[in-house]
Amino acid sequence: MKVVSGMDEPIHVTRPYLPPLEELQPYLEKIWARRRLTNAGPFHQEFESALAEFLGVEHVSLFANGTLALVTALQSLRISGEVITTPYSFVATAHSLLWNGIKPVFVDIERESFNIDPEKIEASITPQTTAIMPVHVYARPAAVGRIQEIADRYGLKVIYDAAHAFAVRDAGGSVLRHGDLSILSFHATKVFTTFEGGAIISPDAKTKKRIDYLKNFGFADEVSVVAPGINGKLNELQAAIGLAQLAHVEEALRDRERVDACYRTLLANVAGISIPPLPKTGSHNFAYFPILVGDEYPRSRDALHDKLVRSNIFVRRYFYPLISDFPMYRGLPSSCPKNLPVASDVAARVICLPIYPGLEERDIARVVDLIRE
Ligand code: T4K
Repeated sequence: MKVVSGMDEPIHVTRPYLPPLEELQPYLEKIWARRRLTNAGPFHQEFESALAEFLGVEHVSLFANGTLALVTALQSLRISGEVITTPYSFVATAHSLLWNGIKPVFVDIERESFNIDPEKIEASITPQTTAIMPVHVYARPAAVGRIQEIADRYGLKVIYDAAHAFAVRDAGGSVLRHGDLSILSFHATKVFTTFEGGAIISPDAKTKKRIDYLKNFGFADEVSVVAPGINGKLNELQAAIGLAQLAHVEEALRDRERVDACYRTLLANVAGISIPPLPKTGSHNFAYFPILVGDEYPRSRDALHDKLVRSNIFVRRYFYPLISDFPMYRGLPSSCPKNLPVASDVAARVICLPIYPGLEERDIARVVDLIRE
């Protein structure tokens, strides 16, 4: 879209938080001295342990990105046939199924949480169903208890796409402990970034070991290849960035909370704009700030989106279009919009506003003024 020039500075939906450059220097010196660049080097190992401790989980396998982590998670559990998932996510969620020759079966979402509606899962289970792949959308925990109950009853695996849910906790601890596996993304647009990166959280050492083989071509040792693995490794430079970043992540999350609170105050009582409340328990990471544009708002969602973009505010319509509307999914029976009324409606109303550490109050006010105008 054409941007009007001579305007205020652009504001993007997100902006990566980076550690001070000088804090990276000692890491770079060590990498240069050791000449160990990848393949589970010392920073990789250190970062895996530090991350496990920070997240409050036991077994972390680092990956080059979240998509490879998803693809490998499915491989590691030998998932096949059909997998029940949500259409309201980034396209990588469903792509990871296609990359494994698995048929995605889309189930509608809950309006309040944006997550897969557990009450609609059972109706989509067939003899081919082997797993459920929910997403903790915008870092809001999916209905983990109810999903596990269904999985247990039907003998299904559960793999959480927790790409958004870094550092999120529920009443019992890290949200990443649920299901058979959870995957994270450390992409540039995430609350915690290694530029590109990702991880799988495993429940036990045996599962982690298998995943570690799979991300290194399937090598179990120098002369044994135990599975057709992929190259999914995170390198030493990324691990170093991760280690340096970890020292600042709490502070970055606190600053996101400030931005979230500021929007909530300034956007309260704007007719037609609804702000989904935060989860009542646990701790959130303020990764996204979704608003829903209702019928009472004087403009359509797209008109508001275009107005903001024309004003140099690059909001995003995550997650529009629904995954089920993309050409490679459109023909599936579960992609029919009649099967997905809530997801279709939410995708037509959502706008994610800019949120990132350091977003200044005057910039937040600029966004809000345009919405209120
Ligand atoms: N599952 C879920 C639920 C996910 O959300 C994602 C990724 C994945 C799986 C897969 O994980 P990865 O394989 O990516 O690790 C972005 C990201 O590329 C994608 O990682 C993310 N989800 C998705 C929600 O958003 P785009 O197409 O919106 O990115 P882009 O390049 O338009 O960036 C958005 C804004 O961020 C830009 O306007 C400016 C800012 N930005 C972006 C980059 C790349 C920066 O300031 N610096 C940067 O380096 O997809």
